[in-house]
Amino acid sequence: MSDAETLFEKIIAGEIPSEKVYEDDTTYAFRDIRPQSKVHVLVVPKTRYRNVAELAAADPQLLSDVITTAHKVADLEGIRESGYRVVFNTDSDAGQTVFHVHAHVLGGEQLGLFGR
Ligand code: DGP
Repeated sequence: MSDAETLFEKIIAGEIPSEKVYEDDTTYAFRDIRPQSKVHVLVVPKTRYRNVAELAAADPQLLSDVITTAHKVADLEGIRESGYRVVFNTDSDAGQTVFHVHAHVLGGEQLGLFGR
């Protein structure tokens, strides 16, 4: 992992504004600036890991916190019953652009089978 701060550290610190959906001691959830569905929220751990594989290896409890927050977001957004998708883009072929692991929570409408 490079030491360079990513955009998401600045968002967590409040140095870049974001539309917060949920926050607790270990995770932060906010609306994606380029929504790909009616509901599109990003969930990040407050501690930075490059991607979900690094997070899973280093801190499984924190990965569990991220997933739990993703499902809380679904409740808060009223999409728990209708269904939603949780996606971790991982490195370049998946189109990961911010190298601070984040779960995309997508829903609020019928989603295509794959893609964003
Ligand atoms: P990924 O491609 O999986 O690395 O997703 C990064 C997401 O981050 C992408 O869907 C757009 C979103 N994003 C990029 N810059 C900002 C920003 O400044 N604010 C917010 N809220 N989202 C951002």
